[in-house]
Amino acid sequence: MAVSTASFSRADVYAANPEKKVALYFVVTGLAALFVGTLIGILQAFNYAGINLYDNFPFLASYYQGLTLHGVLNVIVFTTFFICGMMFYLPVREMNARPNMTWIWSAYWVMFGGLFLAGVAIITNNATVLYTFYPPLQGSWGFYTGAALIIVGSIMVGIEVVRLRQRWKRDHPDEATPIVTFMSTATWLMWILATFGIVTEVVVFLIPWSLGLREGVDPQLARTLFWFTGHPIVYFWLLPAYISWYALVPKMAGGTLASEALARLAFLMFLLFSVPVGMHHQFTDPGISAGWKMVHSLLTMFVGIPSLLTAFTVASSLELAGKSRGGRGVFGWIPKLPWGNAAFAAQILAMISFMFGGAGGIILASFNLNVMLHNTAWIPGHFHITVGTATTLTFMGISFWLLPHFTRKPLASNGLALASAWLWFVGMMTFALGMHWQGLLGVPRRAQISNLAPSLDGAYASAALPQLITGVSGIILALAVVCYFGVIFATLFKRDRVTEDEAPAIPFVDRVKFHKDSTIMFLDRIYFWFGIAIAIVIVAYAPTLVEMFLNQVPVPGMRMGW
Ligand code: HAS
Ligand code: CU
Repeated sequence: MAVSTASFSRADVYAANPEKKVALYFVVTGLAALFVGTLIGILQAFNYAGINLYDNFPFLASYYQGLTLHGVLNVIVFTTFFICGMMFYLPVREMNARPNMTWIWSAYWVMFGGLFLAGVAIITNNATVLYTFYPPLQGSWGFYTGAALIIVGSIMVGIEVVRLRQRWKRDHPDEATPIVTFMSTATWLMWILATFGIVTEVVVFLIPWSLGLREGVDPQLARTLFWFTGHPIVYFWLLPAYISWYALVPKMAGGTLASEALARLAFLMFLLFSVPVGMHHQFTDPGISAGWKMVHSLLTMFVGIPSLLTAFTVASSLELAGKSRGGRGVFGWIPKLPWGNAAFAAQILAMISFMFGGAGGIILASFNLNVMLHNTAWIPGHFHITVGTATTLTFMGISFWLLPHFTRKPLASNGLALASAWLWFVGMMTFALGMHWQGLLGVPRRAQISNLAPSLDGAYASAALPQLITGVSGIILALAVVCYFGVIFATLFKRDRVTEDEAPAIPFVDRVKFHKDSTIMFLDRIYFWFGIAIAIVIVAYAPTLVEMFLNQVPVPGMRMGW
């Protein structure tokens, strides 16, 4: 369809839907963080190829400052800002609701202020504490305050979506919450519950400690509070991608969602089991009993189930779509899918890589396998094909239609967008191969192996081949970054816009109407399920946390100032 490009004023574009503008601000701020974070990531890949490029960047005081920037910008800033844009805008448009725009803009500026504070702290080398900021390593008060503001701003967005859904339910008592709104509400409630850990750690302990108001902090208690949030945050990153895989991608493929009931069940299971599993990051921590670690390991296996349900439902939705496009036989439907559409292809590639990333998660959740792999390069291998692809590659795919939808500026080049998706996929899968392999050979994570003391030379000689593979992935990912941000910047800086009708619409799957007595209405009683989730978390965490609170061993802080 030839589109007429004309120069509409910016005011025209956002007049009818002011929520577009604030969502655009969230998404673009997130992508700006991803841009800087991924560029520094390339240095990381070369480090794990044994090549030290850090010395060529004098503005980076150390490998660890670069790693802190890479981690914080990618997994805290990019994800949280993008999700606040997407998981606010989509439910609002599905409910045709009128949000409190003052509240939402306040949330944006609270988060932006937090980003500024934390960013200044890291860039001035006053918070080289990595994205997990484990004490006794200490950062400046600005870093902790900035991190807290980003979390608080996201909670503000979540509260607004929950409030709007509550109002929608009041106006439609006999109807099930529309699917995207249901999934978004379940995700926001899970996130609000999950943030209890990190907000307590930062506000009660780390900010006073960094201001000198507290002598010391108990590292074991701080780590446990961090991982209270630290695992569910991965579902805060993953579930928005699942919302797109369930409720948008099937429509992009020309089909619909194979089973809305299974999709709703999966999200309720995430609401129930995302939080009480964090101790699977602490299997080697001395201060936690083996019994509670086992409970968290079992609950982690539970939280793998909704992902397996997702694999089944998404694959069948895609198969139905592929067959409706003429695909035949067991696999004949796959080539029939719209692989030429960058927004679609990026998300399928994300799914395929997550099959491996998710399987790796199940391995890590196995207590005895974990102790062999913990703190090795295997871990970054795992999370670059989970948050690095399931989330990031999906969000890149979404941006290919969402930015043109917001701005009414057509995507600058579908071809380059498609190239960026494939390069990102191949790059990340290659990186994951190299890092999983290095991990199995005992190469540690978070180590500047490209700058080892001479006495350690040859320490990882057996890892020469996987190190080469990791270096090649760095080159492929650098090309992916150039292609992706080339398309994004070219699109955003375009002058002309198309009309509202010519801009991409939101590809919502067809809405299913349920009878008011159907089981779906029982699943829709989301506060009842939220209450059960809180109860499970109390059982899984209270005994350990109460004991840690009562027996704290505060340790003074130490700074990495070099
Ligand atoms: Fe993980 C460490 C366990 C999922 C991210 N994980 C991490 C860290 C990060 C991270 C960042 O048990 C490092 C933290 C740090 O710095 O220390 N993880 C799991 C488990 C899952 C899991 C059991 N992780 C994720 C997701 C992440 C993520 C999602 C980000 C988005 N993880 C661990 C453990 C550790 C850990 C331990 C600690 C390691 C240590 O010792 O430090 C599960 O949720 C995985 C379930 C998923 C599956 C796969 C289902 C497949 C799907 C795709 C299907 C696609 C289809 C398409 C069918 C079982 C849904 C087909 C269509 C075609 C056309 C082909
Ligand atoms: Cu985890």
